[in-house]
Parts: sequence; C-alpha cells; structure tokens
Amino acid sequence: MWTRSRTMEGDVSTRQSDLEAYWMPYTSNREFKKRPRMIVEAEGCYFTDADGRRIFDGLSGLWTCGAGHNRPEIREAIANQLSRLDYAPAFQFGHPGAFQLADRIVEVMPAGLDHVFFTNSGSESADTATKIARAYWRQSGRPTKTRIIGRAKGYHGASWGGISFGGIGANRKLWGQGMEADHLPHTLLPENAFSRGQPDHGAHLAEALEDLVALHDASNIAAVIVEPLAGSAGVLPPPKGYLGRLREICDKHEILLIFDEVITAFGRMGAWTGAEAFGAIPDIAGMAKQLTNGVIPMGAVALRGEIYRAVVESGGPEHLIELPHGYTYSGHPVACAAGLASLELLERDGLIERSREMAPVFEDALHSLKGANRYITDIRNYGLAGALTIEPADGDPALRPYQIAIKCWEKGFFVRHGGDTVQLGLPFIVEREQIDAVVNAIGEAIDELD
Ligand code: PXG
Repeated sequence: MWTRSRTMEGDVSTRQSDLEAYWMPYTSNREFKKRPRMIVEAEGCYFTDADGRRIFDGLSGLWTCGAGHNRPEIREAIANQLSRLDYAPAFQFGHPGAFQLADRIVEVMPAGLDHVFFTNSGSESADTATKIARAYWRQSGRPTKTRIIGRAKGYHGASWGGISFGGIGANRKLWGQGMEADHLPHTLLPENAFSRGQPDHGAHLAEALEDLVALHDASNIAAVIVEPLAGSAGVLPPPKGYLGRLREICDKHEILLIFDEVITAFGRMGAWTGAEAFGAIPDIAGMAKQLTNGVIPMGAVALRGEIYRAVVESGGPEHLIELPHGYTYSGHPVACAAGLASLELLERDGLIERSREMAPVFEDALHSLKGANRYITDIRNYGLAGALTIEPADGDPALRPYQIAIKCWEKGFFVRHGGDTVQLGLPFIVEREQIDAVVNAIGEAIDELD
C-alpha cells in the first residue's frame, strides 16, 4: 500500500483517511480513493509511485512534459527567478521575463502571429482567444459578429466558454445551458479506420461551415475554434486538406480562425505548432501545457498584429485599458522563467526534430496492434500522439479502456483512458525500446480482458 511514501525531504507517512477532503478533477473519485495511484517522484520518462515502482510515463504527464521530467535546466531557471523576483503585478506593470517570453513564442509561431497574451491554462487560453475575436470585431465596427463555432468532439477546457464551444457530450451534459455556440461535425469517419497519420477522407467536412454561414449569416459569426489535431477526444488527426479548406472558407466570409494548440504546440506534432505541421495558419492560436514542460501552470495566446492594433488603437484616451481582460498570474515571473528555459531546452536538444524522427517508429509499433488483439476497432496517430478505439462492453464504451489503463498501470505503464479510447502522448526523449514496451503492455492488457 502507499501509506508510507518517500519524498525529497525524507520519509513522510500519509493515512488513507487523508484522501477524502480532496475532490479530484476529471477523476472517478470513488474508484481512486479505493485504489489510490499515488505518484511521488518523476525523472526523465518515469514516475515513481508510492510503493517505489517505476512507471513509464506514456502521456508525458498530461501532454505536458515532452522534454522529460525534472530537467535541471528548468529547475535552475525557476530557482534563479525566485531568488530575484517572485511576483510582479500583472496589470499596469511589467517585468522583463514576460516580454522576453512573448518574443520567443513569436519566433516559433507561424509568420504573422506576432503578439502574445499570457494566461495560466489551456481553458483560459480558449476563453481569451474567443474573447479577443469578439473584441476585434466590435472594435472594427462590426459588433454583431459574436457567434463562436466549435466542432463536435472538440475539447477547449473546463470554463463556460470551453464547455459551450467544446464538443464532448460527457463534459457538457451536467451543466445545462452554456453560452451560445454551434458545432461543425467531427472528422472521425469509419472509412478512415486504421489510417496512419492524416486520413485521406474528410476534407469535405469543412464545407459544413458554409451551412452554418447560410443559417446565421457571416455578419453574426466571430470565429471558428478547432484543435488542429483533436486530442482529448482520442487523437483525431485532421483529414488531408481539411484545415486548408476551413481556412479558405473563413477567409471568404471574414471569420477568424482560432487553433487550440494546447496539445499540438511545442513539438508533439514534430513541428513547433500544429499549424506548421499541417500547413494551415490560424489568426489566433491558444497554447499551454508544453510551454513550460508542465512544470509551472502557464498558457498563452498568439495572434496577428492587426487584431492587436484594431483593439488597442481604438481604446480611447491612452490612460484607459484597451482590453479589460487578464489574470492575476498572467505572465507570472516564475512561469516565464520556466517557459523560457523549456523553449530553450527544446531547441538546444533538438527535441522537435527528435519528436519528428521518432514518430514513424511509434506509428509502426502502434499499428502492429491491428489484428493482433481483440476489441481494437481503430488506431490513429500523428507525431508522438496516438490512440486506440476499443469496442464497447455491453453498451459501456468507457469500461474496457479504463480496465486496460489500470492493467497497464499495474504493469508499470501510465496510459490515458478517455471515452472509448486509450491514448498515448510519448515524451520526445522516448527510446525505441520504451515505445515497444508500452505498446506491448497495452496489447497484453487487452489480451487479459475478460
Ligand atoms: N484545449 C485543449 C486542446 C486541451 O487539450 C485544454 C484546452 C484545457 O487546458 P487546461 O490547462 O485548462 O486543462 C486542453 C486540456 C487528455 C487530457 O488526456 C487533455 C487535456 C487535459 C487533461 C487530459 O486527453 N487537455
């Protein structure tokens, strides 16, 4: 059991009753508290659990820690920052790190995304991106352009905005009325099952935006928000030509295109952004997760200078705030230090290239499960993201993925289960043997199902 756990400070003990107070996020609390999975240390591609077992991290934390855990470069940058400036007010005052990180992010964004707003999470980035889109149209003299269009199976976080234009039913049903939003159809087509990388079919699904324009008129639509590759819904790479077509239709009707790059930015697609990997450039991009290698919470929104100028230059007298939006911790000095060190590390160690090089190795390994195991009805992958769809057991799509993930944990592998899928988001520093090992563990876990 996990009642005694080792920490860096020495031995501490934790009693089972301590578990009750904490209401865990996106967690089956009753199940967890019966059978806790406590992580106490992490290094490179591995966690250590409270029983001292080494667990391979098959999701890079939660798609966050591509450079591996406990990187001294990031730790030291944080410690240095803390010894100089622990906090500076985010509103009406600045500190050098935030300006440096904004410059650095602009360098790795697609051309034209040359301004950056800081948030603390992916949810806040999605909210911020859509609020900026609406502010832009209002300050450009077109205040009726307010409607936001998301996509079925999209995930944009847990805030009211995110659950409204997000498209995962299970994340929406508990809350009732959200904000008004429409949804494009998702791109998961049966004819694409077992595609390697971007599927061949589905570019036509972007045309559904024309139907929504016909319904609402473009004069009422502010923006379309999609993930370049839908992550949480189970790794859905965009069909070939789909994002380009969406870009064209947005241009035709003067609708802003927002990419939620919370999972795809900073290397997971084998490029700095999903936009770069898939060859379609948005007007606004939301990011988080890999920005600080997961070490400190931080998000960012990058946008075209024209959008910034439209809002800022119409802001009235110079002493007035142009965009009444932001967070106490926007551009937090410690988060900025972590962000600068993380981006430096990705560049210095060539981790974007490494992610790109390991992607075909991962693809081959993951697709080797096709036909070898029962219950696998689809396998999808791009970059170092991949997922299996598992056939529902007696009408319960979530049961087998959960059972598979628990069996993997018991075998020493952390993989994600979500809906009817099992997902992998490998660290960029992963080795071939580790890829084989985690894929084998999933195969064995499926074989062991009742
Ligand atoms: N947008 C996207 C595309 C995301 O993937 C968020 C927004 C929200 O980010 P925050 O930082 O507010 O949680 C996310 C988060 C998974 C998984 O395993 C995915 C996320 C979070 C937790 C688990 O699929 N995505």
